[in-house]
Amino acid sequence: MYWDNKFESMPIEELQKFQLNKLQETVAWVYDRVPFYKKKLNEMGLTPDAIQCLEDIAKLPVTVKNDLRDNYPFGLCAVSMKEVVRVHASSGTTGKPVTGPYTREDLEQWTECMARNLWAAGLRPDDVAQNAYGHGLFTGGMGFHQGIDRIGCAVVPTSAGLTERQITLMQDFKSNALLCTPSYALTIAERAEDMGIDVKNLPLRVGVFGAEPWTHAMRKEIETRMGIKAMEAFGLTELGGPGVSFDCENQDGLHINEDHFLAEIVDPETLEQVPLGEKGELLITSIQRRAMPMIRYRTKDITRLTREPCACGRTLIRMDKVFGRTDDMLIISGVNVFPSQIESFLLDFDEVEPQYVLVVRKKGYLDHLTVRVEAKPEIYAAGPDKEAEIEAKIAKHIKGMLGINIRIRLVEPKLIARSEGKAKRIIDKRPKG
Ligand code: DLL
Repeated sequence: MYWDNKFESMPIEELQKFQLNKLQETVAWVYDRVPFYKKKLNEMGLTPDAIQCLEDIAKLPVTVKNDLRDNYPFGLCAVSMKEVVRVHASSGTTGKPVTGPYTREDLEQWTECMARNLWAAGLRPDDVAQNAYGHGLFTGGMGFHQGIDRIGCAVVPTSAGLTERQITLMQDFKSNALLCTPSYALTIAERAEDMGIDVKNLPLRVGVFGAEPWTHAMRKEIETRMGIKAMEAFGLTELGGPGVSFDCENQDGLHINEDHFLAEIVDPETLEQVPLGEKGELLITSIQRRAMPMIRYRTKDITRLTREPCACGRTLIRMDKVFGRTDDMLIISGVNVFPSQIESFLLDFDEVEPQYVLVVRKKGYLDHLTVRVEAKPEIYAAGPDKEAEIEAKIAKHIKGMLGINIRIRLVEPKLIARSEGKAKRIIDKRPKG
């Protein structure tokens, strides 16, 4: 029924026993092998036997991206390079990249996590899966490749880019699954329309999208535009890439591969755990990885967890669709605003395309936000008065919903750069430092 019946539907008490065992093993593993962790635990007066139950995880120190940067490239590695068989990395926008080394066993487990993800999305051996995630250092390409291969579908490793060729191959090879970022899926849909091809008439049935925040509204937009089911993948380089969590056919939150990843939600200010069901920052501890396990890694992603039973029958805890990243949060007139909120408001309007960027400036002490969004061709053709009317309409809607004034600027169709990977949604014009 599931890819891995044993772990995906394991009774919770049994799962928690398994988790405790793996957590204890992992803490001992890093304590013995990574000076960084040993020092941190010693400073807090802890040794691995401090972990007697799952709740004891809260005693452990958190790990942040800067810890990885300070120990670049392999200072947090718990094995020798002899045991490392692959290294991925994420470029990030500032500083050194973050590295993700894998042992042979880590790769095997990653493959299994990805197979769970793709199986839950409905991929089966007779499918043709076009993998348009970037191939290379980015974990998306290889991670999905391994999962598709494990299920036994025909994989078409197009990587990202060359959009017209993607569409031609989709037609010629009769691809029925597309794997890429949600923003690239939109780019593909749009280019196909320009080429006079209706994606809805192609064999494409399902997409597995991730690597960037996207709203439910964006999911709907992609589903109707492409005539497919848009499923999801979540993960990060530091935790081995995609395969941390995935949605099932109910599309009602992402099941975390809990036998591999322990999830906590904390208040990003105090780092205290919040009650189950409340929103906060996601911390993840990888409990089966061996090359570079992460202890209470601060993902900066905002979500919440639920143990409510899922209609699919999986017992794996669910996280909400990621709401945004703590570092993308804007404070406009004292109100916390996430790009995802703006996205879902914009998608309420038929007069604009789902192509937008947020431009943030500083005015005095306050952040000031302008949203540039593409007008639909007929609105743009109707002229400036029509545009001004729509701008005012959207601004009024946002004011009604968030209570803040945001400047909306309709721009010419096709003006905003199209994404082939992670879309750049924020242009930050605030002075640095
Ligand atoms: O983006 C891994 C990945 C590849 C996930 C392909 C899914 C599909 P990084 O480049 O290290 O790794 O970026 C990790 O991307 O902390 C989130 O902020 C964001 N992210 C990843 N998946 C999702 C998602 C890959 N489904 C960062 N929804 C994470 C929202 C996501 N944000």
